[in-house]
Amino acid sequence: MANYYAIENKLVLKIVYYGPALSGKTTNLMQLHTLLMPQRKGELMVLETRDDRTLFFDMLPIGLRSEKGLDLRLKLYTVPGQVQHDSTRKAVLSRADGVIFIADSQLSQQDNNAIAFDNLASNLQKVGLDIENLPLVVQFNKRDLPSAVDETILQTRWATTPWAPITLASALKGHGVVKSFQQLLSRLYPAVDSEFSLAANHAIGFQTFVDRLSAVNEASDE
Ligand SMILES: Nc1nc2c(ncn2[C@@H]2O[C@H](COP(=O)(O)OP(=O)(O)OP(=O)(O)O)[C@@H](O)[C@H]2O)c(=O)[nH]1
Ligand SMILES: [Mg+2]
Repeated sequence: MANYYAIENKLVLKIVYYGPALSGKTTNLMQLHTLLMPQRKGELMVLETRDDRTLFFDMLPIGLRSEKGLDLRLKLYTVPGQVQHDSTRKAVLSRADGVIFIADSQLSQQDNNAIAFDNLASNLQKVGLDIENLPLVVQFNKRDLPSAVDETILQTRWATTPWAPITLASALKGHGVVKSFQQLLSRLYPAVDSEFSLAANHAIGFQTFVDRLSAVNEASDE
């Protein structure tokens, strides 16, 4: 549920990185912060951590200004994955415009992925969002680990949920982080365009939206 501020001609969108504890949500945001062009991104806020576990949330702002003057801002949040922080997860999820679910590829973590995905579905319902209509991408992270579940098994398992396409990543190495974000942007664009006429009123076409928001720093390309 994007917020438009007419006086400033500013549109703010919220993207939430959701998933089980230690799946790599904070690492995704830190890598995006490193990889994206400096002029596209603001400062990364990493709030309240203990032993590297998120206690509240992290936030990375990314933006672009269109030639017609629209100030388009994306705010990327992570939730705390630990089970006990459910009320914080629900609060962060409220009014989200898109979700990137970070699953842990390790075989031992498949039950935790399923529990966290159920928790996402239940919290989306509580904050009044429909999981099948919300721009959503499922990233299987930690592909670098030997115990990662085989890709064909994952593809088969997720084939029944075409509204949640999967991507593969190793956030620790910076692989697949920008691709997952672009995949989400490509699902977010039609929703925002239909509500705010990005192309017609603000001259922001699909390619501009994806390319300019996810322009990668050449020195640190994936
Ligand atoms: N091997 C490997 N480790 C990873 C990867 N991504 C993250 N990690 C490690 O996993 C641990 C947890 O990563 P975080 O990004 O803090 O996880 P989180 O999802 O934010 O965890 P919570 O804040 O507790 O929900 C850290 O030690 C990371 O370095 C990856 O792709 N491969
Ligand atoms: Mg975290």
